[in-house]
Amino acid sequence: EEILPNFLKNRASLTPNKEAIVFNKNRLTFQELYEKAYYTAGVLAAEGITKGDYVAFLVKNDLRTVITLLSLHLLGARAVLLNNRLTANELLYQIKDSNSLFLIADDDFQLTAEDVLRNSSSLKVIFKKELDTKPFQKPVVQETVHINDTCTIMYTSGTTGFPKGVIQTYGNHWWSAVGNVLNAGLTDKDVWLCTVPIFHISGYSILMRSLMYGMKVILHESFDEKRVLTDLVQEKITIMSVVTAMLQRIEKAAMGAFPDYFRYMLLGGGPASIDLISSCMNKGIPVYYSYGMTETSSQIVTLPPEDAARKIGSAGKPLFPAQLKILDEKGKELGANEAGEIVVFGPNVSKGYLNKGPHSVDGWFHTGDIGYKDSEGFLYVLDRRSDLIISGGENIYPAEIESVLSSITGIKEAGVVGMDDRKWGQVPIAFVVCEEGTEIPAAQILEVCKRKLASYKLPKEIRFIEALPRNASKKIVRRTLREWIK
Ligand code: S0N
Ligand code: AMP
Ligand code: MG
Ligand code: MG
Ligand code: MG
Repeated sequence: EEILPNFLKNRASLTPNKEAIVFNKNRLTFQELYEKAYYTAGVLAAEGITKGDYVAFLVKNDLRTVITLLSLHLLGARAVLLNNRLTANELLYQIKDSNSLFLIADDDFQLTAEDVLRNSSSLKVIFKKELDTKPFQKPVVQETVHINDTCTIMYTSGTTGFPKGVIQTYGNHWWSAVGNVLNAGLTDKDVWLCTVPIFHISGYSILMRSLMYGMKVILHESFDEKRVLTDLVQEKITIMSVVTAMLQRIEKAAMGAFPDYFRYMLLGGGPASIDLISSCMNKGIPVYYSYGMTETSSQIVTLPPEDAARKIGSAGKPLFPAQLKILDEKGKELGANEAGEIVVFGPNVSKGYLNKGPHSVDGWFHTGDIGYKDSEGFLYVLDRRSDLIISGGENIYPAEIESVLSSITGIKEAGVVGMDDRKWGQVPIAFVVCEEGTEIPAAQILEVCKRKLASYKLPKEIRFIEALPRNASKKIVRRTLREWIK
């Protein structure tokens, strides 16, 4: 009753000859995908990976990555998906926190991987390209999975600046895919374009939907709006997942109307402006605007195009399997049009973070985001969880940058806030207070940041001030900092 068949193996037995995935010139059917994943499972088994192991991935989007991730389903091992934009020191934290014994890495990240390895003696690194030539041993295939088995771990930062590993189970992925299809439907012609990173749930969830729906995925190594428009026609794409920064670039590049067969853009990962959604509507680009997060294993609230004009700005209603409520500070449920914390529930919602126990006693997840429901139950998201800055769909927590800044000799304290940016949505700006009588050039500060932080987290500007604005309990008043940059 709580057992599901192995997603890939089951799909390969249901529709073996259907095309599963296309990457550059390579096309694989579900049967071929299964066979390759089976082979890779055997290679990884020979390397010593067994059921329950945590295996970290530092990879880009390609066929090998998909095959290797799915081989872990066959072995019952868990993938720890690392953001490949992070620095060695950020990656090391997540590798250690998850107790990953293996790191599967792309050649592109060889230097970073070697850097990680130098500081982690028990870690075994396997470069992806070696997977074809290493020895094979018959793997023990997990024919079934329990819905509560951990499938993937994805890290998300917190207010403390220390990332937490979100546990996503097979059941979470299953129900997330079911929720999507009950909302948006499915046709036998559906083809989903994946240009979002597979290490984010925006990308990984496309792979899960493909297995469950028997649907073809067109995979791109990275986002390029010209290639998107070419493949839209050449591969008859019907659905695509985008963040705001991508949709802006597509909207700008799109000449005529989109082809009739194109069903929708699944827009998520952060706020989108009403302007963008209406220009898409005018250009005949249908958009499903959504609200979701790593902890909900992708979208949990979605606004379909039929309501888009009438409810513009709203993220929509919860998907069928999910529920949503708005709570005040004391935990009392609020009524229509009253703003409070967005709290969600459902079988797609992660039960907790790695090594941290459940996030709540009753399973309701407190997102930290602020919003309200209108009288018809449509959600409007007003403000993001505590101080979170979202730049081009990547999350930046001020605390992470602040702790790097204040670790620099000569810097007394630092405060970071997001500034509106046309390209990225928001970018981080740093306010720095130096020790009495000390002056540090901004370039020197940035050098330190570059060594420790992913490039999208680097402050776009450093402003030197006398003291940080603090309230009575000595907390930084970020509101004041935000006012200073206006
Ligand atoms: C926006 C993207 C595509 C930009 O990347 P691009 O253009 O390929 O840049 P690069 O060539 O890699 O780098 C060039 C320079 O730009 C800097 N840079 C890159 N990205 C960013 C950024 N985000 N912010 C700031 N700067 C950036 C590089 O550093 C480089 O600069 P220099 O040369 O100085 O080093 C890319 O960022 C991207 O892919 N973003 C999307 C990430 C994403 O998918 N986020 C979503 C995460 N959330 C979730 O998964 C949960 C919600 C969800 O599930 C969902 C979300 C979206 C859609 C659907 C769903 C769903 O529900 O299924
Ligand atoms: P992540 O798990 O990295 O995708 O981050 C999820 C966070 O992105 C949420 O907690 C929100 O703060 C923000 N977010 C997602 N969707 C929306 C939306 N439609 N409007 C505003 N913020 C959003
Ligand atoms: Mg690029
Ligand atoms: Mg995000
Ligand atoms: Mg210091």
